[in-house]
Amino acid sequence: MDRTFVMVKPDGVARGLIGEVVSRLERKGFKMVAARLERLPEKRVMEQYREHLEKPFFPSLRHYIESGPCFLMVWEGRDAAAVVRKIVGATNPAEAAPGTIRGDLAMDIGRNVIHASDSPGSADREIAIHFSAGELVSYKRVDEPVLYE
Ligand code: IDP
Ligand code: MG
Repeated sequence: MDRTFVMVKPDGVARGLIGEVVSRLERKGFKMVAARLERLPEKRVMEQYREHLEKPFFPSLRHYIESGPCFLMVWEGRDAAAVVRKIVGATNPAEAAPGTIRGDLAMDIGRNVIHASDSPGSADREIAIHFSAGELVSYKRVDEPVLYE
C-alpha cells in the first residue's frame, strides 16, 4: 500500500487542529502508521524543505516551522500522496477549495496549517528524514474489507 508524510505545522498544533486533521484522514479511510509530536531540529527542517533553500520566503518559512512543535505522521492508503494533497488543498489558503483542510481552516500562505508530500518519491524521501523503518507499525483497520473493492 502507498504511504505519504503529513505534518501539522506549529500554527495548526497551537490552534488545536491536530484532531481535526487526523479525523479527516481517518474518516477518508487512510491508516496512520507512525506519529510523533516534536519541535523539528534545524537539520531536518533544511532537509525537509531543501527545494526551497534559495527562495526569498525560506528564512520566514524556517522561522515558522521552528517556532513550535509539529505533529508528524505517516499515512497509508491507495495513492496516498496524490489523494492526501487533494484533501490538503492549494498552498495558498485563499485559493484552496472549500472542503480542503487549507480551504476550510487557514487564511495565510505563511500559516497554512499542514504539510503533505507532493509525490510518491517525495513521500519516501520525507518519511526517511523523520522516521526510522522500525517506527512504522503494521496493523489492520477493521473496515479495510469494505474500504476497498
Ligand atoms: P506546499 O506546502 O503546498 O507543498 P510549497 O510550494 O512546497 O507548498 O511551499 C512549502 C511551504 O512554504 C508552504 O506550505 C508555505 O508554508 C511556504 N510558502 C510557500 N510559498 C510561500 C510564499 O510565497 N510566501 C510565504 N510562504 C510560502
Ligand atoms: Mg511542497
